[in-house]
Amino acid sequence: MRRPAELRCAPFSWQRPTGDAAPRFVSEWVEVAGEALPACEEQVDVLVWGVPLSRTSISASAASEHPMAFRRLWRGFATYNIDEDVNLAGLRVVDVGDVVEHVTDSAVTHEAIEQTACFLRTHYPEPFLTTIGGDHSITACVVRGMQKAEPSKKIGIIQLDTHFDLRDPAELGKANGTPIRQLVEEGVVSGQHVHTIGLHGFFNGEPLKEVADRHGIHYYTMKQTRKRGLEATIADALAALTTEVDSIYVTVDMDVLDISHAPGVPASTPGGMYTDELLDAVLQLGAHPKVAALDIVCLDPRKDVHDATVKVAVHTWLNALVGLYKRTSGA
Ligand SMILES: [Mn+2]
Repeated sequence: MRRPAELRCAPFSWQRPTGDAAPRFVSEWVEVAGEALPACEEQVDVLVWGVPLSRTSISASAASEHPMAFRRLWRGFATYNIDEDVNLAGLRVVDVGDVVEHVTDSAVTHEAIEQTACFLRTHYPEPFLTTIGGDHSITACVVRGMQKAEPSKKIGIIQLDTHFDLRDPAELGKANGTPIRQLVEEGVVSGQHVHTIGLHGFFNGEPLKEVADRHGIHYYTMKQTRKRGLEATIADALAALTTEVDSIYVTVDMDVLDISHAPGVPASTPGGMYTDELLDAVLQLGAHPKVAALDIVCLDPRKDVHDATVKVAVHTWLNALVGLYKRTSGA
């Protein structure tokens, strides 16, 4: 399969083992697609692609450098997870590259993201689609592209975020504070099929709660979540969506994390989710049969300290894949 012009090869790849040697590290395990993408009929379990856009972030951000930083840390992770006794090497993962970013025109980049998401979902409907951002504006484009590829299918969203992301596109344009509002107001996703987990503190204006209520968006504050239990809260969201939608899109805004856990996130705040909670959450989500896609956004590696936050992002992605492994292996 030829790659579309909007999707270039990953700018960098690790050395993979030769012959029959089994991969030991994530860096040896992920296949990096060259000019040719996998044939549609090939068995692929997971696609990963980078969306290096952060000009649309409200806070100054170099999240555009995250896909690259994310790949660089693969060397530090084994494919084996001792907590779950799972070796991810049994899954086939292909890195299909990065969306081409326009230097100045974010609308052109947004269009390229949407078209590429549509291309990937059209030609590879089965693999778990994982998107490495970039800022949160990209989520609206990816979901739109997926919806275009499979127009008869209803998509639901589970969003882990400190913010509603319901700010007004009329005010901010297609920025990282508006993706959920865009999707709901365009009718791409019904408000009732959005579940936002992790809101807290003083970081959402009152009018945004009114927008959420008007659209029937489900939301759970961090306090409510801890009181009920994160696992039970996610189980509730999954149970509500599973009867109402065909597939579930999980979006992880790394600003959901407490500021002490995420130095590399421009908009992180006190009172947020802890790393181990996020890792458990994505494992649970990845194991659900309707969860079809995941993105990780709003992480600025230039603000990071000792790669702490990028390591959390890689760990988040891998934990979702452990969930996927358990789903496909019936473990
Ligand atoms: Mn967000």
